Amino acid sequence: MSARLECQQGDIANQPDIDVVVNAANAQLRTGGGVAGALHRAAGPELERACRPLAPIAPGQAVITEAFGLPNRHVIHCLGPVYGHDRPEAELLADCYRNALELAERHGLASIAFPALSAGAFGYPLAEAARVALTTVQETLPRCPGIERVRFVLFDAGSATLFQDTLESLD
Ligand code: AR6
Repeated sequence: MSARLECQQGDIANQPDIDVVVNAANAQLRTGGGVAGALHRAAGPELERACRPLAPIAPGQAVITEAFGLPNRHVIHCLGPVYGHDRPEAELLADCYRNALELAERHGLASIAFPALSAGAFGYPLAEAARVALTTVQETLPRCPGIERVRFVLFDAGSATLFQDTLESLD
């Protein structure tokens, strides 16, 4: 089965047709700005409570919780590298996508949505982040036969176009 890989503009906290959404987390798995703020706000305070025993996590790591008030079954929390600080940053960013996909596969989840991990507060240049994200997902999907759909959700139209163009350049 070939997994469908798509790039869309949107809000990661509003993906009701997706089994698991990925959080651009902090090490303590607390709420924050950007993606973490949007997901924790929509999920409610139970999400932080569920995260507490799983923290702290290291760059590249992924952990899974229930999704509470979100319209999804689960949330996978990934700590991306801080650009220019956590090295080797491309490998750590790739680890996030690989670990998240393998975790979703182990939990029998058929669809997963990612934001552009590390490309906000953590400062990863978007074009480089897109290349690492898309190549890693393409390389990992053959080992995840249960995953039928992978969606990248980008907050603004320019970022969505960049991801789509990068995806087409890899084909
Ligand atoms: N839906 C989709 N994408 C979004 C959304 C949203 N609702 N909000 C922001 N983005 P960031 P990071 C985009 O900063 O760089 C947090 O405060 C955003 O434009 O959320 O991994 C945590 O607590 C950018 O392109 O994640 C951590 O401390 C991308 O998502 C830290 O920031 C990622 O931006 C994590 O930083």
